[in-house]
Amino acid sequence: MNTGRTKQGSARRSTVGRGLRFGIVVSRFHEDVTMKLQDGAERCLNRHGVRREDVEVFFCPGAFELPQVANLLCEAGRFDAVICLGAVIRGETPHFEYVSSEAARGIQEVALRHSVPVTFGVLTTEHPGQAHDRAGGAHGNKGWDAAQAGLEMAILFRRLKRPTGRRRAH
Ligand code: INI
Repeated sequence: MNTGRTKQGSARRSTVGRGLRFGIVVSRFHEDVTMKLQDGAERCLNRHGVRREDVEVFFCPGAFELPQVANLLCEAGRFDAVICLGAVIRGETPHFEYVSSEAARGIQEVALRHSVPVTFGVLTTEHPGQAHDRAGGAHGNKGWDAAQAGLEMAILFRRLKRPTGRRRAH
C-alpha cells in the first residue's frame, strides 16, 4: 500500500491525505512540550496533502483526559482518525504510572470501541529533557510520528471498510 510516507524534515510533499479529516487532541499538561508535538502533527498532515480545514484541534487538561475527548470525537463520526498528544513526565509520585497507563489503555479502548483509528502520541519519560528531545529535538518529533500513523491507518481503514474490498475502477 502506498502511504506516501515522508520522512520528518524532508521537503518531499505528497497528496495521499487529500480529503481525509483528522481530529487532534492536545493535553495542556507540560504544554511547552505538547505544543511542539502539536506543531509536528500539523506539519506532517500538511506535508501529506491534508487540507487545513480538515484538521480540528481540541485541548484538554492532562493526558488522563485524552481518551474522554477522543471518545466524543469518534462518536461524532466526522474524523477518519484521531491523534492524541501528551507528555507524562515521571515526578516523585506514583501519579505518573496511573496517568500514563490509563491514557494508553483508554486510547486503545476508544479506538476498538468505535473502529476509528486513534493514535498514541503521548511521551512517557523520566525527565523533561528526554521529552524535549522527542518533541522536535535530537530524537525527532513524536507528534509527527503519531500523525503519520493516523494517516496510514485512515488510508487502510478506508480501504478495509469499502463494501467489496476491491479497488474501484476509475
Ligand atoms: N498529566 C499529564 O499529561 N502529564 C503529567 O506528567 C501529569 N502528572 O505528572 O501529574 C499529568 N497529570 C494530570 C492528569 O493528566 C489529570 O489531568 C489530572 O489528574 C486531573 O484528572
